[in-house]
Amino acid sequence: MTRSWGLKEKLNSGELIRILEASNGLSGLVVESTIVDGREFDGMWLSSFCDSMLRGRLDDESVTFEERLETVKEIVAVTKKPLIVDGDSGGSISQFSERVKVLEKAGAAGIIIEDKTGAKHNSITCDECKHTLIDREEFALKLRAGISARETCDFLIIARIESFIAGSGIEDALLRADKYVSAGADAIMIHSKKKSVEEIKEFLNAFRKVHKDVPVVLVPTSYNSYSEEELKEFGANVLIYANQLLRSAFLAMTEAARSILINGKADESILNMASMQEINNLVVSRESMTDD
Ligand code: SPV
Ligand code: MG
Repeated sequence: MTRSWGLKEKLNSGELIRILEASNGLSGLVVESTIVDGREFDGMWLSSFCDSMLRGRLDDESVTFEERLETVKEIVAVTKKPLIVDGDSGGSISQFSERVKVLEKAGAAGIIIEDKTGAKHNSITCDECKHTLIDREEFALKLRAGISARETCDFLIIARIESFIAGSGIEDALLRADKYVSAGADAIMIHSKKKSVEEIKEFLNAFRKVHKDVPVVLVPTSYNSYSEEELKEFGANVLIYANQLLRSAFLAMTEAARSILINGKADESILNMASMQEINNLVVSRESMTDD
């Protein structure tokens, strides 16, 4: 539970928080050990997309909460940075309360739940899918239930607004934001699958007129050409790089598999792979830190 220590303070300090996907123990170690010119990630995101894809399954909530929890435990066991969990819809109101308790005990730093209902589809990959939004009052009740279930307010409960994904527009997004902030959400996340940041900017402009200090989380997967400075300038407090490690690994894996078949040996693909030693060294360095 001490893992989330500092994240809330940082959220309220105005500093930009940078979170990167970690989908298993090893990618958690990669997130933690990557430091460039003094810059590092503040925490990890366990993505439902990545957690599902890594199991060869769709991101449609068919990966159960119990399975998600296994991944949480796997990551928490070998890392120290705060882990924010993708809670999908959060389940029913009573399920959400229970999930908050279980995740907090398991050492997660927080959860993001999204205001969708019915058959779940990933927000970005399925253009033709119909995304149905849950009634905002009902979602606010779910948030309230989770908030009262947590043991400490260090465990972050973040409300994700899917109005743009569902095609419901900015008025709906702003009404939802107000409701979720009043329900006590620690932050809101506004999602968009547009290449341009315009709808996010428009939302942030309007939201900031009313809620100057409520932290806002963005996931710049589609609008990935905007710099962290620009997104901060628009009003973002937290950026989640939600899936870039898995997507990079997938491309490298596919290319290595093809190269082995094409060449009848693995030598040609060696330049694009880490050695076994490099991977082992990362795990050894983690283990030696634990021994200290
Ligand atoms: C995830 O990473 O699973 C998310 C973000 O929920 S998105 O894939 O963009 O819906
Ligand atoms: Mg997800």
